[in-house]
Amino acid sequence: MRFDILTIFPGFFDSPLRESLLGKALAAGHLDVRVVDLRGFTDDRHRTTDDRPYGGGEGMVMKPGPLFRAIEALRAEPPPPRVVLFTPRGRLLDQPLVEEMARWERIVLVCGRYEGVDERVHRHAADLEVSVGDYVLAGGETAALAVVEAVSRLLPGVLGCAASARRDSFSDGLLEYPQYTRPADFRGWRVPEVLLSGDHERIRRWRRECALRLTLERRPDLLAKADLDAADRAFLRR
Ligand code: 6GU
Repeated sequence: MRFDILTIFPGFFDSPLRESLLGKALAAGHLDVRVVDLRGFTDDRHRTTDDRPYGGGEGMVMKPGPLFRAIEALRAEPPPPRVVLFTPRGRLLDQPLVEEMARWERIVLVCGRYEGVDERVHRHAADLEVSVGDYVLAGGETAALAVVEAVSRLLPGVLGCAASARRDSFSDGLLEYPQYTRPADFRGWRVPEVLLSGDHERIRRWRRECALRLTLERRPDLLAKADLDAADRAFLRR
């Protein structure tokens, strides 16, 4: 899996790509992340990437020239990539989209700035527009990191335990059940007895019911799409 991140802030990605799970996965060669400086595709002495909006108004707009040249240069390298443009008007990122992206061999992530990217880039250079939520970021860089991290943890070898990627929150469309570790009594708050029982069937059922209850209370919108069996539906009807 290869990511090319196109940005005017290449330094933004230095620490995130060195630290933690992502850093280990890169060092181990499970994925390849290349950060590409958009300014390398400018054509003026000041390396200008934005300009004033036609029609007037606040803020600056990213010029089409550098973005088209950079994207064309990246498309010319094999294997052919999908080109994702980050924008608040894009398709909302969710786990099904992350799972689909994890099957793509190569992704170019284009970090736009919030004020805007020339519409011709949206229309004629990107394959897909993605948003990471209904709030406003200054630019697509944080969104790009979210995608790289969410996709990477699904790749073979990236997580210590492949099962934990499949089993966790959202893989079945439900919120995750509560987790506890030692001590069994922390400041008088005890770990639920069932988890100390050693009865794996009871534990499995308790966890499933917690996940169902949490999802019903906090994210009822997720239940419609969740992967539920007859026992789950019976529990929710109680
Ligand atoms: Cl992809 N970009 C910006 N600038 N803001 C966002 C976003 C993207 N997704 C949510 N908010």
